Formats: sequence, C-alpha cells, structure tokens
Amino acid sequence: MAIAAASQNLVDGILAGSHRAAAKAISLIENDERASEQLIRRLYPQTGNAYTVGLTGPPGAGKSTLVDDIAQIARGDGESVGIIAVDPNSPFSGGAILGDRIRMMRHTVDPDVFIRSMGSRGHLGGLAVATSQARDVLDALGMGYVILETVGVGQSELEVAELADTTVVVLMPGLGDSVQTIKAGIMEIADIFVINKADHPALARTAADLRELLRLDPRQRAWTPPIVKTVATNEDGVHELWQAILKHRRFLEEKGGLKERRRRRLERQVVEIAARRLREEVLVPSTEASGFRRAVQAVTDRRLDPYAAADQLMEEGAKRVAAGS
Ligand SMILES: Nc1nc2c(ncn2[C@@H]2O[C@H](COP(=O)(O)OP(=O)(O)O)[C@@H](O)[C@H]2O)c(=O)[nH]1
Ligand SMILES: [Mg+2]
Repeated sequence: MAIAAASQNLVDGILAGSHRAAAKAISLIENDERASEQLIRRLYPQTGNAYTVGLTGPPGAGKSTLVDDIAQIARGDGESVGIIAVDPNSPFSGGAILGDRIRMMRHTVDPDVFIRSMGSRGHLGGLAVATSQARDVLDALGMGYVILETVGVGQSELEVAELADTTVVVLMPGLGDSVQTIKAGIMEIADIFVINKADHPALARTAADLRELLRLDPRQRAWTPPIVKTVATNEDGVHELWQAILKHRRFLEEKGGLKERRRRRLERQVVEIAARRLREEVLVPSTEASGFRRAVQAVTDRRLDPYAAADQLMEEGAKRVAAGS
C-alpha cells in the first residue's frame, strides 16, 4: 500500500515535469523491480511522444562529449532532451559519474535537460529492461528527445541500442583495426556512423575502411547510413550529425518505418515479459510441487519421457496460476 501511494506521487510528479520525481523514479527502477513495474504501468499511457536516439561505441570514442554537444544544439532548436548514459562496466549509478557530471554541468540549471547515468548495480531484469523503463520515465516527463549513451559492442549494449529510433555508432581513428571491431550486429543497427576525433592523423584510413565495409554489405538498404566526421571537443561536424539524425527521423516518419520499428520493439518486449513471467511464476514454482517430483521419478524410471513431463509441468503450473488469480 505504501508503495502504491509513493508511486502515485511519483507518477503525478513526473507528469507535472518534476526532475526530482524523475530522478527518484529512476532510482526506484535501479533498486526495486516490483515497484518499478507498477510505476511503468501507470506511466505507460502517457508515453510514446519522445524520439529516442542511441549512441553506441567503444569507451573513449567521445560519446559523452558528442551527447553534450547534441543536447546543446537540440536545446537551441527549442527541444527538450533527456540523457541516459548506460555503462555496464561502471559500478556507479544513482547519478552522473564524475566525468559526465563535469562535462554536462552547463546543462544542470536547464529545466529542459535531464541527465542520468546508470551502472551495472541491481537490475535483476537486466540493464536493457532498466534502461527501457528509464527511457519511458523521460518520455512521460515530456522530453522531446531521449538520448541513450551505451558503451561497447556487446550483447547487452545491442539490446539497449534496440530501444532507439535512430542509432548512431561512434568510432574513432587509430583504434588499431578499429573497423574490424565493428561486429556484424553493430553494422545492422547503425543508422548513422560517426568517426569522432577527426583531428587524428589516421582519419583517412578509418574512413576508407568503413566505406569499404559498407560497400561490401550485401543487404539492400532503403536508407544508406551516412558517415559523419566530428571533432566533438571543438563541436566540429556536430551540426551535420544533428542534421543527419533529423534526416533519418524524417525518413522513418515518411516511409512508415518508425511505426514499424516501434511495433517490432514492443512485440519483443511483450514476448520477453511473458517469457520471464512463465519462468518465474509458472515453471520455477511448479518444480516445488509434489507432482513434479513424481514426474521426475517417472522419467528416471523410464515410465515417462522428459517431453511429456515438461508438458505436464506447464499444464499444472498454468492451472495453479489460473486458480490463484
Ligand atoms: N582529440 C580529440 N579528443 C576528443 C574528441 N572528442 C572527445 N575527446 C576526448 O576524448 C576523451 C573521451 O571522451 P568521452 O566523451 O568521455 O568518450 P566516451 O567514453 O565515448 O563517452 C575525453 O578526454 C574527451 O575530451 C575529439 O574529437 N578529438
Ligand atoms: Mg561516456
């Protein structure tokens, strides 16, 4: 009951545009899976208005610096911007990590910019779920754009990148065989490539490698990912990057791809939630029931095969859930 009341206050606060309420909500998401589910259920009808941009790439490529620049430009266009910096390798959460905090200081008094870092702590449902919920909070808060900064090229980063409407892959020259580190998955999700640190002497080589990689990509694309070169620390090329994001957004909106992308994402989300519920609420509790132990004994004795036992487990579990609810 206390949780329900608290989350109604949070919901009211978020819908009224309170950054404090949004910050509290994200802490809740990091620490309390049950409560955050209740929160998202209440906020959900008020979401769907923010446009989500993902920036992903190796550590040190300049993502945070770029996000800061983009936020500045978007604010100049009269847009509000919510930023979530996701770092699965960072033990820090509950606020901006120090570097980000200093860099993003110029936005801190701006009511139309919200910044938050999320680390690896907690998140029983996974970092992608937590990020998705935080994204929903900033959407409900009324942010026109939500920018997700994610580190690296691993599976959990791919899942986070899948939350975005437009995905920007940030690379930098001189990472050895930097382009070789672009995994197949990243090629598929990139809508825009950025080669940041274009002030580096290896720029030409990295750009040529990337163009070659794109040329060899056998898939037919309705949208060819542009390659934007930036020097984030001087804000060079950052207007071009913002224009590329807007152009991709227009492309998705005009060709209907945006609705389709979002529908597919929600489809995956519903299936994931159902699968988690099935495991946590049907299968695991069913293994505690005496019928399960009898069935396993029957499998051991070769009176029942494992497939039939699994079907039985599902049936009994479903019956129990139906009786309980
Ligand atoms: N020379 C150069 N340094 C940059 C550029 N962009 C960012 N940096 C620096 O690279 C370092 C890492 O940047 P950061 O934005 O934290 O990278 P992130 O880990 O991808 O978020 C910082 O010291 C930045 O000041 C750039 O275009 N040129
Ligand atoms: Mg960063």
